[in-house]
Amino acid sequence: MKIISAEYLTSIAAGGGKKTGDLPEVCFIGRSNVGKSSLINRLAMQKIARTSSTPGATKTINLYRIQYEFSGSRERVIFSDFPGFGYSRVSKDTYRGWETMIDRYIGENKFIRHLVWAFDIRRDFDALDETVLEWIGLKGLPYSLVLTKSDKEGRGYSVRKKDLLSRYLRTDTIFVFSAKDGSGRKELLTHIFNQLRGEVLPAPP
Ligand SMILES: Nc1nc2c(ncn2[C@@H]2O[C@H](COP(=O)(O)OP(=O)(O)O)[C@@H](O)[C@H]2O)c(=O)[nH]1
Ligand SMILES: [Mg+2]
Repeated sequence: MKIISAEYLTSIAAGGGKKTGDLPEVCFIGRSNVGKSSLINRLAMQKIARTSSTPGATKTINLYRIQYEFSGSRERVIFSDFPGFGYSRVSKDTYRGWETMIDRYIGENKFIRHLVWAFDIRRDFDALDETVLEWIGLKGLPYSLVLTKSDKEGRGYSVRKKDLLSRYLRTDTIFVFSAKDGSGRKELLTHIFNQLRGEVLPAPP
């Protein structure tokens, strides 16, 4: 498994929907500042996505084209970096704006194959996360929960947190990840690439 190239493709602003082309697409969603852009950069092994310590900096959907080698064949995929939700105190409104934009985008782009949901490993599920979970269920797309910033906690904590969320969400597709030290990168990429080849069945409900 190898990333051959990664490049910025385009940005889509609120209200704009359909992208061109027919490459499969993987969408990276999650709260603001959770580490979505850092996750994409680490997976791609390149600083293509802009990271920021200011929550809510990304207002557009940013698309990156990744060329990779997997199981002896060369493939291409789009990674899309979504605006974060729930960063301000008016999080309900923020979420609604986010939902409208994302809902429309996903509705209009038939090549979306997978959602990668970045979730800070130190956080617990709250009402907003429940809403996101419900929304993912309605979309019927396979998803992975990526527990970000695992370098900030010990290994024991990470294992327990993964276990807990795995039982709570009744899914196996949870990955402990760190953009800082690269842990979880190979595991997550392998899962995504297998999914794109149609070799991974969605987890049972
Ligand atoms: N220690 C640590 N910091 C991280 C990690 N991922 C992201 N960050 C930091 O968290 C902040 C937000 O990251 P960013 O990728 O811009 O988050 P986004 O808003 O979800 O795209 C930045 O200051 C990053 O350097 C990680 O795995 N470990
Ligand atoms: Mg970002």
